[in-house]
Amino acid sequence: MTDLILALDVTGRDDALRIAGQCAPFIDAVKLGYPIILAQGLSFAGEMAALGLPLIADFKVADIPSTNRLIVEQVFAHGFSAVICHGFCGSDSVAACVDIAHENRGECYVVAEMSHPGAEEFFHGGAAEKIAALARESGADGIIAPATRPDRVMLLREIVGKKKIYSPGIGAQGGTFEPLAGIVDGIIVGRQIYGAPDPAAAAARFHSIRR
Ligand code: NUP
Repeated sequence: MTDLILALDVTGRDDALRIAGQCAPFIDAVKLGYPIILAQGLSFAGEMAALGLPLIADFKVADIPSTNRLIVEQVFAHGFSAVICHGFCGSDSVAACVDIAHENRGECYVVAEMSHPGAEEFFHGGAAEKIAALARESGADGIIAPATRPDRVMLLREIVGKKKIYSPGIGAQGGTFEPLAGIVDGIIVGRQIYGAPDPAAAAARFHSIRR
């Protein structure tokens, strides 16, 4: 069974609530990132909470430990159940995010390798592998790994063992689910769902992966 996580990267309040409401029966979580939160404020998470779905804060937190702590405290004070942080700032910065997430009975995911083409410039050559190992050692709940490069996801799976892997890059970025079946715990899908004429139907098309 694979979770379907909706990346809700629209900026309008009404659009966001409508799309999330329509898709709710067909998805397992909603990921809110900078586009919607900068447009609508962090308290928008409270409005989304009415859907009863887990909310993931994709803030790719990447600062010194004390600032990371302050950021992640805000995330969990506003009803999120998980946060995404970057790993390249080092183990102390990641530990700060993991600690605050767990103090709040939430989860923390570390970006091991990003999905866009430019990610290869810095994440390849050993960095992604190191970050995945750091995520495992830090007690993070899982990693983010690119659906656009299934071979890399498989390699990172070897490093993180049973930790969760959530994978963005399906649809608009060119990735497909099939090569990831049985390897990832969840896929993160944005434009293919919220940009579709019928977002609920687009989400429902993934029903077979969620069984
Ligand atoms: O490596 C990453 N790639 C990625 O696309 C890490 C991410 N967090 N994302 C996010 O996943 C991205 O910011 C967007 O919210 C979502 C993918 O959206 P889409 O390409 O399916 O529209």
